[in-house]
Amino acid sequence: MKRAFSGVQPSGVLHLGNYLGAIRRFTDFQDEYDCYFCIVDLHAITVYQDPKELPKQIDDTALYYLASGLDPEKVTMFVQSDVPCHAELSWMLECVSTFGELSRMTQFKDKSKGKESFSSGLFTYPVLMAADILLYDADVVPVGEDQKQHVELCRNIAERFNSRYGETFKVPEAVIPEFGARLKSLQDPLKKMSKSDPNPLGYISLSDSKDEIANKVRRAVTDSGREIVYSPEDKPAIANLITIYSLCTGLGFTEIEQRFAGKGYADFKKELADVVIETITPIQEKYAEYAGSGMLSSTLKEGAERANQVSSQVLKRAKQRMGLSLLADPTERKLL
Ligand code: AQP
Repeated sequence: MKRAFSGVQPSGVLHLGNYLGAIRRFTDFQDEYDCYFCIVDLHAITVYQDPKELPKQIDDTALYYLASGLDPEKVTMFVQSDVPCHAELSWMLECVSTFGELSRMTQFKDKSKGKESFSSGLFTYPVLMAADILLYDADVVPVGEDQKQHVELCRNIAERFNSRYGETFKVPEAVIPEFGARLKSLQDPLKKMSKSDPNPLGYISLSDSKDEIANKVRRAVTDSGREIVYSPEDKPAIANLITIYSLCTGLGFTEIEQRFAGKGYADFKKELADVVIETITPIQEKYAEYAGSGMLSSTLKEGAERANQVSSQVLKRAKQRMGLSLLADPTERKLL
């Protein structure tokens, strides 16, 4: 079986972009791939996280994985900081990546822009992501478009390591959907929908109530004119809303345009709110069931054990190739 790896940061409540652009698609892989889906808490701490809130955010992310249909019998679901190989390989890969290539990462530029100070972890974030992927010999990495550049960097690092030290890592490929790979903010269609957006009107969170969803959709910015047509260049705000409608209903853009021909933005937004609510409500119901079931900690513990077994073999291989000491064999480590 080929392998798939992906991760989500527990940096806040997940939004519709995380779900439609990534997590919902994870379920498409679980029958045909050996899947490793991680909750990347070490990535989340590249910006400050309140230590009292982070454990809840980690559990929440895992519960949304389950509520979205990921089956722990089929996929290995685990928390990154429970598997020490990630941080270790990350350091080794930092030593084969360059300051110049990390400086070119657009996510780093966006997140550090205008800040006087930011963590060095924010800068080396993509190297940790490369370690995450390479530790599982992943063939594919299902992600949204914002992560494409990071997967490209991961491929470059893997190829460089292989040519310098001998064949060690599988070189993975990003799998990015044709539509919905970058849902935009409801308040600024030129910015991506993001959970760290200070304006909550910009994103629909998976925990929003029906009223909150209806309100956010009603207040979403629109473009000039009144036609519901998919034209990302001329009408970026409406194109974003049509994309959301399409992903929630499965209808194509032309069908949506025909459905709303002669109608205005208010009618469209009302129906859009309904279809988003229909998409999110079943996830919220499943979330509540899983939260009450008490199965989360055993799922994450079993996941960490499996992840540890696989990743420690790959870490050992990489340490051998680099000539590092193997007195403390990573494959012999035990979890608490
Ligand atoms: N707006 C988006 N549209 C489609 N996909 C998206 N993803 C993120 N935003 C969108 C995809 O969701 C997965 C998990 O993302 P992440 O948790 O690693 O965080 P991120 O990419 O940095 O995005 P966020 O949610 O905006 O988090 P913050 O604000 O904390 O940075 C990834 O596959 C991502 O592509």
